[in-house]
Order: sequence, then structure tokens, then C-alpha cells
Amino acid sequence: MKKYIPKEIEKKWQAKWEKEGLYRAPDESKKPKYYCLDMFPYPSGDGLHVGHFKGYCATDVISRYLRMKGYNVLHPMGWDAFGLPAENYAIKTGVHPRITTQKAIEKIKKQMQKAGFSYDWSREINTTDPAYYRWTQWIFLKLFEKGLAYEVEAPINWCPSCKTGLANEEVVAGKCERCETKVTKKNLRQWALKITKYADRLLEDLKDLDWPEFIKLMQENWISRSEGVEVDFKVKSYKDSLRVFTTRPDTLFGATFMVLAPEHELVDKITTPDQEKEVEGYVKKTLAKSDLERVEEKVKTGVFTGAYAVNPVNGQKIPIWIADYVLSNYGTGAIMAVPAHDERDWEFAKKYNLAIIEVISGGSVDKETYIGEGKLVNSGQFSSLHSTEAIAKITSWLEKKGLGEKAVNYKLRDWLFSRQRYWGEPIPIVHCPKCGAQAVEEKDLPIKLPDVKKYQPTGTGESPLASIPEFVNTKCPKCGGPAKRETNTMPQWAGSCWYYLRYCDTENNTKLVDSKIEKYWLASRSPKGVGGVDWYVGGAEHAVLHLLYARFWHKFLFDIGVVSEKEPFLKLRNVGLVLGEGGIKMSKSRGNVIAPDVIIKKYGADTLRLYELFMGPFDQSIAWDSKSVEGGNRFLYRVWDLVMTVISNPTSPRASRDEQVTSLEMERLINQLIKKVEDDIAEMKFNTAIAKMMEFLNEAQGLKDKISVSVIKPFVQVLAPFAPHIAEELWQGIEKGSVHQTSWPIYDKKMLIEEKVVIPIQVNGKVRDQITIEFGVSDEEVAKMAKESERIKRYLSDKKVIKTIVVPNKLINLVVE
Ligand code: ANZ
Ligand code: ZN
Repeated sequence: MKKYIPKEIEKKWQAKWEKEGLYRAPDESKKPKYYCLDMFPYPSGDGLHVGHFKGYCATDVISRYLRMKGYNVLHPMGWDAFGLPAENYAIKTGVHPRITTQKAIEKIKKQMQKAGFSYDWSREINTTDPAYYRWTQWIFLKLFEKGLAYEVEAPINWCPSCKTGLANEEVVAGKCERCETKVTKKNLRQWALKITKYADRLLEDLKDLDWPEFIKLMQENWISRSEGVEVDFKVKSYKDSLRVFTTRPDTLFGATFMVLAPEHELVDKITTPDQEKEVEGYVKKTLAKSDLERVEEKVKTGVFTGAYAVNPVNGQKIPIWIADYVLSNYGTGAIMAVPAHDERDWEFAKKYNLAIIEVISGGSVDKETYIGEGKLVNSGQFSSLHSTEAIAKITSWLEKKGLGEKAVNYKLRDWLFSRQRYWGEPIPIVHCPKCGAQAVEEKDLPIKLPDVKKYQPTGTGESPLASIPEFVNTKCPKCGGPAKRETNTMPQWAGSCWYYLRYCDTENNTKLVDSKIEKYWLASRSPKGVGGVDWYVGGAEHAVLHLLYARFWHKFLFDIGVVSEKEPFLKLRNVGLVLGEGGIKMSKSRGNVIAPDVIIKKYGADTLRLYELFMGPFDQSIAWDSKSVEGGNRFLYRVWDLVMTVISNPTSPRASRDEQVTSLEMERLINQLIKKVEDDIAEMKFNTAIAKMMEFLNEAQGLKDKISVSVIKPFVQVLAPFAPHIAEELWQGIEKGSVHQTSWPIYDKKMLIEEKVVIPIQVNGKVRDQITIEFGVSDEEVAKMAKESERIKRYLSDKKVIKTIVVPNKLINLVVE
């Protein structure tokens, strides 16, 4: 009998599949389409580890399975190659990022090919390819044209280590998302994208997506829409009013002081001379803090300005303070403080001895604040209304008097879009001293990133591109006069905002994507009419970065008619981490990174794939376990042995009665297996699908010489998406052609259930008899049969059955007095 030598068969089949283009997806087909996508990796010089591969193993099973189910499956791969990781790596090694990136891509591609992933490599893309980023730049031009890309000069998040500005989304707990350095502020001229204009749609359309709830919630919280009222308070002795944003106009009568953000424009003006020094000192201290620090600070601090405001509902004179818990960039940067019903205001009032007036009944406000809704008290004409009603009434009262108006606020900020770094897409803008910022003409795209020797960040706030006169000096596209190119580059998220579109039409030189092709691959398959990528798999760390940015760009592209669906990714699933042995995070510094290459070399790709999927629930973090890898490997040897035995002995033995029974059992098992694998793939329960295969194998092994090829054939087919190489090799002994081009076996529903089972009958928990029942009969039927048993009757005799417990198909317990 031939031996199982993974190394030989895997290489052989990989070459053959690629040569025959087995996994190419045509743009036109009678088959229904299915778009199954991985989040593409950034090519790091170290290559990928087994954690990255877990998701790819899963999408590969899905893609292979769906092909067998008759779909035309688009399953592409590419490289998210611009950005800080690649650039930082290049800086560390002293080799140009173009070269390190290219090398890394070659390495990773080889890793993937060795794993036997069924990508359509004819559609490979690379975000640093000028033919690709030409369209990234084109999208920027369109955004600029529509007024959605604009310049601002403002204090921005600045990473002193990466020496670049960062978007809010890239600042995690006050630190740089990349290098974990504490983020500071820097005043810089910047490009920003008006993602806030899409806030409502980004929120609204979440509901139609088949995404993990926690990701939707994270996006919701990130955008955070808040409905309220803006109210004007007169400042005493000044013409100025102070505008505040509140979500609780029902508490207006309880406003006992005002708080301005220290940066508020009125601070200088209204501060009285005797308070000036203190106020100035406090403002200075505030500017050194990040927003996050300000929000999270345990002890509230602040300073009185010396000025007073007038509460418009009751004419009360209330002091105006400044405090850093009020942020300058939210709402109006000023609040009316209602200590009785707001936690922060309560703490502040207690600390500085400010008045606390209860206006919503429900709590006891001298001990603590009551933030809930309730009946209004101490609120003049509005007293005794309930909050909900009062909110409406007070709002319209304010509107009628011209003292306020409804307002909506979002936590979402516009997307800071320029980076002072080299390794990114140049922003296609020219600055002309006469005409200002001008878009580069479409025909001049791509604006190529110049090949330079010095790509280190300058730290001055300028990109390294600024020191290349040949790049910088150009002509104004409008007036033809001398002008300078924008030297900032795009953030690393730009290329990944639309890459799934390019896979559909990688070679197109005249359009980002052909409309007909786009309509085919991204058409809606959901009853809610939401289209896009049918199934998207990747890490949860992208919840509010890539996944939010891509939705924004997609909606914009929808608005300008480039795409025909309003959402990019219909179904999203997260892959859990693969932890190092012992359960600690895999990292280079800990030296516990496991490269797929090592496992493949030792056991073969099929073992690696099988193990990655068998580890445990797909979305959970699970530690690597070398012993289990060997278990997976042994399973494949046993599969080989079984199938080889069956196919080399195809003439069925003379069928005795016993053997007929055996084959019926096997028939049932294989039908159950087909169904189980189908159901489990749909829910990404790969581990239980594989467990069922193992169960099948165990049963089958004892009956080796009695198993017919008709049973073993579908077994090899269901194994194929998981362990494609061994399945392909074994298939050759069964039929001509590739197992991956066969149709998925159809299970026979009638064969799913066991016909008969023997179950024990217990009386008061002790086994007294057993009965043979039809599988799946009703509990009442089982109870009736049990009570009819002669032996049981003896135990029951004159006693009364007070409870009957049936574990379906397992046991029955009669409880008697
Ligand atoms: C009075 C009030 C009474 C408030 C009350 C709350 C409870 P969200 O849901 O986050 O929008 N606020 C407004 N602008 C702020 C700023 N720039 N910095 C810090 N806090 C600010 O919360 C809105 C509430 O947060 C507003 O409603 C305001 O306090 C505060 F019983 O006004 B409220
Ligand atoms: Zn000009």
C-alpha cells in the first residue's frame, strides 16, 4: 500500500491546481456568485504566524465548500503594503521600504501557497503599486471635489515616536495604536475627511448588517449620536451669551452654575481681574492633558472666572467656572451644570461648595446625584410633569422664546487624513500661492511616490517628501504658475478602504472598477437588500478603524455612482487569537511565535489546517498545543489508511446479514457527517465538524474491510475543504478529476436518524430494566412502554408514579412515592 507522505503530495497538487487555474473565478458565470474575503495582511518582514493563518484556514474551507456547492466563488488575496509597520521595519533595518515590502510579500505568498489556500492569485493586488494607488488618489480627488476633503490647522494627536499625526481612531487609551507611545498634541496644518457628514448613515445602516453585535455596538458608541438642545445663557454685565449643549433640558431649573472648557473663547473676556492669575494657570495646565486624561480624571478640578450667567428659565444668577472635565471639542464646549442630576457636576459642586437644587424627584440629592428621569419639582410651570414630557415642553418653550434650539451631537470627529511620513500614497494636491489648494488633474494620476534614499521621518511636522525639490516643485493645474505639491501622505487605512472593489477588476486602466463586474460580485444576497462582500473574516481590532473607514468610503462611492450597494461587507465574522503555548500572547519579544512553515515542514499543510480549525471555537482566543497538532496528524494517517484499504479492496465481501446491518450503520453515519459538516461550516464551528469526522473514522476503522466505496467517497469529499491535499490524493483512487471540482454530496434525510436504540429504565434512579425504542419517539410513548414492562410493573406494584423523567433516546426514570 502506498504511504502517506504529505511533503510529496502537497507540492504536487499545489503546482497542479495553480497550473490548471482551479480556483480562478470568472467574472461571468451561470453559477450564483459568492464573495468570500479575508482582511488582507500588511507584509511584515517576519512573515505571518499561525495566528494570521487561522482566519485564512477558515475562509479557505468556506470557499472550497461553496465551490462544491455550485457557487462561483471569489476568494482573493493581496497586500496592504503602505503604512507605518512596513516603514518602521525599513527604518530599523536600513533597507528601503519598497525592497523590504517586496521581500516580505514574496515570503508571505510562499507561506500561503504552501498551506494550499485556494486564492485566485490572478487577482492579487498590492496597495503600493502605482496602478493601484492611482485609484486611491482618484477617490481622494473626488472627496476633495465634493468638499469632503479639507485642510485644517488645529492641535492634533501626535505620536512623538512615529513622528506623525494620528487619527482619533488610532489613539487607544491615550497611546499610539502602533507603538504604544503616549500621544501628545501638536499644532499642524492637516487634511481631514468629513466622515461626520456620514455619521447618521453609518449608524442607521448598521442594523442591516450581519455582524457580531459587539462590533456594531463599538461603532455605535464611537459615532455616539446624542440628541439634545442648545440653550443660551446671558452673561451678566456683557452682551455675550453663553451657549451650552444639554441632553437634559428637563433639568434646566436645577442649573446652579456654568462650566466652560478652559479653551473656550469667552474665558479671556469674562474672567475678572482678581481671578485672572488663577484662571491663566489652570488653562495652561489643561493644555498639557489629553482629552482622555481629562475625561478619566478621578478628582474634578476647576477655577471660578469671577463672572456670572443668568438662567433663562428663572432669572437666577449663577457663577461661571472653568474645568477640564468639559471638553472644548464637544457640543459647544460649555455646559450648564446640574449637580443634583449629573454625576460630574455633583462631585464638582460638593468639592467647591456650590448649590445643589433637586428638580427631578426620585433620589436624595444631598447624599448622591440622581441621574434618572422622573417627576419634575422646583421647576415653576413645568413642575409635576414627567421628564419625557418636560423635555419636549421645555424645548419648545425655549424655541418659542428664541433661547435655544434642538441640536444633535456626535462623538465622531472628522478623520485626520494626512501623515508626515514617507511610505504612503502622496496626496494629489498642489498648493499654488495664487489659487490655493488645487486638485491634480485626473490624467496626471498616479502621483508617484518618489524613490528616495532618505525616508526617515523628520519630526518637524513635515514629511520627508518636503525635502525633495524635484517632487515638490511643480506647476499649478489651474493657472500654470509655479506651485508646490502637497508632501503629506495618506494614512495606512486609505488603501484598505476600497481594496475589495479592486479585486473584482484588477486590470482595469480606465476605471476603479467596471460597473457590470462590480454589480455581479457585490450584488445583494440578503433579504434586506444589503449587498457587498458576502462573507468577511478578520480580527476584531479593526472594529472602529478599517471597518468604519471602509464603510465611509463605500457610502461615498455609492453617492457618486461608483458602487451599487450602500454597504461594503454584508456578513462579518471575527477570528479569535492564537495564543502561544501556555496561553500567553504570541510575540517576537517573548520568543513564542510559531511560524506555519515549521509545522508544515514537520507534518504537512493539511495537519496545520486541520489543527488550526480544530483548536476550539473559531472566535475565541486559544493557546497553541503541540500535542494536539500531533493528534491531527495521526488522524490524517488513519484516514489515509482507511481509505486506501477500502479502495484497494473494492469488491464487496459476500453480504451476510451482519454485514448488511454494518453497512446500514455506516450509511447512517456518513449521512449524519455530511449534514453536520454543512451545518457547522455555516456557523464556523469547524472544531465540531472535525470532531464528527473523527467519530466517523473511529466507527469505520473497526469495519474497514466491510465498508463500501460508496460510503468512503463522500467522506473524502467532506474532508476536502479542510485537508485538500490528502483528499485530492485519495480521490484519485476513487474517481478521475479533482475532488475540489466535484459536487458536494447530498445527504439522505431519511438516513439521518438511528432506527432503534436501547435505553435503560430506572425506578427512583436505579436501573431495573431496558427497552428498545424507535429513535425519536415521543416521551409519552416511552413512558407508556416503560410502565408496560413486566419487570417494572413489579417495582411499581401499588406505588404511585409522581414524576417521569425522559432523556430523549437516552433513558427514562420513574420516580415513585
Ligand atoms: C445638563 C445636564 C443635566 C446634563 C443632567 C446631563 C445630565 P452626551 O450623552 O455625551 O451627549 N456635556 C455637554 N457638552 C459637554 C462637553 N463639551 N464636555 C463635557 N460634558 C459635556 O452628554 C451630554 C451631556 O454632557 C450634556 O447634558 C452636558 O451635561 C454634558 F442631569 O447638560 B448635560
Ligand atoms: Zn495657481
